[in-house]
Amino acid sequence: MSKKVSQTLKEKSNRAMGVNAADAKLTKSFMAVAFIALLVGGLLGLLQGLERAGLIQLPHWFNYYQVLTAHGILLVIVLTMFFTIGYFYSGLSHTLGGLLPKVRKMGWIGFWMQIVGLIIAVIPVLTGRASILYTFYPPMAASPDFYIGLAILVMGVWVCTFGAFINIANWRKMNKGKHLPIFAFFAMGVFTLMFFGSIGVTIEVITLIFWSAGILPTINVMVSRTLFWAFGHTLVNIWYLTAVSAWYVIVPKIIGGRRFSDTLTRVVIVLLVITNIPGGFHHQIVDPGMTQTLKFLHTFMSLSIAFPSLMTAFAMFYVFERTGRKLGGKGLFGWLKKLPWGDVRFLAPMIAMIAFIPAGAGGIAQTTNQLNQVVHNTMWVVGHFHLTVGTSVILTFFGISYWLIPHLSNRVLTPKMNKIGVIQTIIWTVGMIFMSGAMHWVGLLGSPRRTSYTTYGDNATALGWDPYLMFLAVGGTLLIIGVLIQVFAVFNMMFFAPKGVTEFPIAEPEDPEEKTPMWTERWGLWIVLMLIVVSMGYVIPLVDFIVNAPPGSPPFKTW
Ligand code: HEM
Ligand SMILES: [Cu+2]
Repeated sequence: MSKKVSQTLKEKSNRAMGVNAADAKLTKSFMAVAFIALLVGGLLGLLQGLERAGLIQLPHWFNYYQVLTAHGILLVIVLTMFFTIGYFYSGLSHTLGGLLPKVRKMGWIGFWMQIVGLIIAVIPVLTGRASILYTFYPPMAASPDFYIGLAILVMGVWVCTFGAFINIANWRKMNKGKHLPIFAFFAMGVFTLMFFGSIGVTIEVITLIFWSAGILPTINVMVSRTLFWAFGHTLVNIWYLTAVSAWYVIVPKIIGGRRFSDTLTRVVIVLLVITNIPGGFHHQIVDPGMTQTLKFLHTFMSLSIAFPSLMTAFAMFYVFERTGRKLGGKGLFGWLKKLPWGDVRFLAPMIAMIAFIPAGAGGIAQTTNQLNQVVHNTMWVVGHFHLTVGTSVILTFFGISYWLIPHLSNRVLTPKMNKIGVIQTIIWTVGMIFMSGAMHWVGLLGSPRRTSYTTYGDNATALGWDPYLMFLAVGGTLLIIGVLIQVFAVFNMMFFAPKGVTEFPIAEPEDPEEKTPMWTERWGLWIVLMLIVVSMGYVIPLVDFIVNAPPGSPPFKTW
């Protein structure tokens, strides 16, 4: 009894301090896994970078493709997924008055299912039975346990998405007629994409289990690739929307400003959710079997995402300029100097946003049929996603960690740790300029992606790539220093930083009088619209692939 009382007292005081201890523990667990994935994935990345530059040779029992598979899975699936779920769960807890006990339990069940799935999937990768890269394209086949692990991982993600939906639905029931707090609105968008975007790939993965186990003799390769990219492309936008949530909601508060129009922010979220999924064919522009019209439709949908992105760019610089001028910035660019460049919580996401300018431009180039022919499957593409996910998204996540981790641990960001963060951000930026720059360039010169070091029998063109690959290795080395600092910072802030209160920074809307129209809250309608748009993009090609199927493929082991 007395234990219970003291427990609730503790809970109350924690809530007054802005953090619910039980919810914080859940998010901290997600964060710990995310940053361990960064550490291991980063070390593997360095090995790849050194191998590609011809500086080291990986042994046959731990070869390039094995390492590359693990690097991809750890960084673009584990790191991003765990970070995203942990971050939004903490935000739901913070803005909706704590997670429901049921939802917290679902969070833990989802967490452990993901861990178990991950372990089951990673073992075959480490033992050389699944060197099929994170895209796991058939006809390359891993041993069945790899796909079983992936399936459990996705189910774990679903449990977390349902938890979020339940918490949000409960809040809406208790707060009829009110707008969902903006952070929870972002969470709703992200979890919607996460759930609907992963249904297709789950069907694919389950089919692959039977195929790799020999129960299904052949597989329809085009259907698999299409289901994969309906997910893969959505995953990209899940990261993007997560980063955008911090740009719209958190960054303005950190610089002492207010956030951009509430209505437009919500419209951007809804637009991204509705238009996102059927853009997947821009990853399959050179694939056979679908008509020009369909590819064009997907290109159109891909480019339509550029529209909310440009709105975001406008909104952010508007907020920066207004805040800078309010702080006394004069002249055309004086306001820029007034921004808190020395604050890692601003600097990291700011560089992330700036990186998105070339990153987004590269994406528009890639989604264009003719230009795609030039860069498809070259190192250019690798350069592109180290700028998008490896910089725009990850630097935003890093920036978030410098307030979220202290907030969750009831600790503070010390000036010293802030400085370490600023140094980390600069190292990451310089490292990525070298690495991603070299990747883009050497890709234009024809160097293929997903290929371990070779001179193709001392072919002159291939030898010409060497100097660029050297820059790649230099960048990779800087990046690993960045990884080590970042992981140190996260665990230091989690366990050792001085005790104190750190707020969860959520900016007020710029115009408190603004009446956001209630139709923005019609999530049922947005989901129906999304499903219509998804069907528009996928029903015809999938039916066509299945009805007019070419001969299926048996599994192949290419390594
Ligand atoms: C220490 C930092 C990093 C280094 C040195 C590094 C290096 C590399 C290299 C050399 C490749 C292989 C290129 C190829 O042969 O195709 C690669 C692939 C990749 N990297 Fe990184 N990377 C780093 C960080 C990251 C981060 C932070 C992310 C994402 C969050 C990321 C995501 C990926 C992905 C998705 C691939 C493609 C895997 C595939 O093609 O299957 N990397 N990286
Ligand atoms: Cu895409």
